[in-house]
Amino acid sequence: MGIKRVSGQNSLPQLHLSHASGTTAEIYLHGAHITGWRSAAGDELLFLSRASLFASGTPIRGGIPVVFPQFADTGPLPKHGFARTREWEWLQSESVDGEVIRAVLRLEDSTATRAIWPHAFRLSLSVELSEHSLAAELNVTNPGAREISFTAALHTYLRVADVRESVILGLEGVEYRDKLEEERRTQRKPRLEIGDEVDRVYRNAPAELRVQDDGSAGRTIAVHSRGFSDAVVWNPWIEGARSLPDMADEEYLEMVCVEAARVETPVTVRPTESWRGSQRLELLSR
Ligand code: TA6
Repeated sequence: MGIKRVSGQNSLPQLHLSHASGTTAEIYLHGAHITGWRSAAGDELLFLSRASLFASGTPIRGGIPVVFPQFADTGPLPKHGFARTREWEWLQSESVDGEVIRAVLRLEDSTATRAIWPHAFRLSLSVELSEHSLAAELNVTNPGAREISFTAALHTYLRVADVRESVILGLEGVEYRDKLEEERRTQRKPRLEIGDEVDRVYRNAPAELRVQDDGSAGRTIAVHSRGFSDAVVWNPWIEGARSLPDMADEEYLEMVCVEAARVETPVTVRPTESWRGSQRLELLSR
């Protein structure tokens, strides 16, 4: 039980969290990227592509990428910003008690970040592993003298046995922007089934969604979010997966992204102030 710093793929530094109940989690300092979350029964609950590159300067495909300070390609920065491709620092201040194992990682502005985003910032990602859940909280502090404005997300890839047998619950009545058709619509059906490419930003989504994976004997994961007002649902489907060099062609069947996001209205943080957003994944059954 505790946290160990180990050497991960391509020798990138990784934190290995283990809880007394038998659950584990893995976090790369590269991107503060959570790449694994295993239940006490030994089931991996996050998707991680076997084609992922694990190379400096390149995002990892799967797990929970931290998107900051720009979601997708909505601005001039690299897609999904730079937090996911930078090396974070592990603060040794994690507290370990009987209930929760916590690791805190930090990223601050540097010459390299200021060259593309001319702002001071301090990010921390606090990751908490407990018996039935994995939580990540992103905290953004503005230590500078000018206001900062950004979009952000925890771009969570959940592992499913077969996405065609999975449903997302909780989005009925929520308005979304369909990024494939560039149209605004409202989710009518209570059950969002995925049988094709999907890329949607649900605005002002409920604080709890559920992903029911009927293909794996009824596993259900609740996705609780705070501070992140939106929820993004993404699956590239076969053509999309083929176009991604770091994802195997058939892997789209094994994943669905349900992301706690702040996309539609950017966050503004005044000097010396902070913003935080969190997502807690809770294993409800199996
Ligand atoms: O969050 C959904 C999305 O913005 C999709 O449009 C898709 O491009 C995905 O993120 C993955 O982006 P990436 O840069 O990691 O390939």
